[in-house]
Amino acid sequence: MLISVITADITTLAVDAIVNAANETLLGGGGVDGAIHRAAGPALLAACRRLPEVSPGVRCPTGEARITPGFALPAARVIHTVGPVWRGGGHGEPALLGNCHRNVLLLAREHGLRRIAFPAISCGVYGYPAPLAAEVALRTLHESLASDPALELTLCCYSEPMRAVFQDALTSL
Ligand code: AR6
Repeated sequence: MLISVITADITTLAVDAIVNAANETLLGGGGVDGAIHRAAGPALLAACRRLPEVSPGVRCPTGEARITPGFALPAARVIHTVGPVWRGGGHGEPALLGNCHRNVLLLAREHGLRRIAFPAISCGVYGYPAPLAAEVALRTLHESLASDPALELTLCCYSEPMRAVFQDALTSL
C-alpha cells in the first residue's frame, strides 16, 4: 500500500507537495503552518496574499484547498488546507476533515503531483482527537488511492506517539 506513516519535520521532505494545516486567512499561524512559512521564506506569505478572498478575510474555507509554490522548501509545492476546529464531533467535523484530504488530492491530480506528504491536520490547536482524526484521514486517503494508484502518500507526524496513533489507524483499514 502506498501510504506510509513517519515521524519527521514536514518542512524537510523533498516531495512534490507538502500539505499545510492552515487557517482560513492563509496568512500564517503557529504549529505546522508557522514552520512551513519560516522554512519557505517570505515569498510564501506574499503568494498566499495574492490568492483571492472568497469572503472578507477568507482565502480558503474549512475543508477546501489552495496551492502555491514551495519557494525555499525542498518540496516543490505547498497545498494549503483548513481542517475543522473540534467542537465535540457533532458539527460536521469528520466530513470536513475528509473534504480536506480529498480536495488536497484533487488539486494534486490537477497539477500532476504524485508524492504528497500530509501533517496530522486539526490534531494540534484545532483539538481534533488524534485517533478519530487518524481514522478519517487514512480512510479518505485509502479511498483516493483506489482511483489514483500512482499516488505516493506520506502521513508525516511530529512525534512518536502521534505516529503510533496514525500507524494503528493504517493497520486497521
Ligand atoms: N512537521 C510536521 N508536523 C508538525 C510540525 C512540523 N514541522 N509542526 C507541528 N506539527 P497544528 P491544526 C504537527 O496546530 O490543529 C495554526 O496556527 C503538530 O504536532 O499545526 O490543524 C494554523 O494557522 C500536530 O500534530 O494544526 C491554524 O490556525 C499537527 O502538526 C491552526 O494552527 C497539526 O497541528 C490549525 O490547527
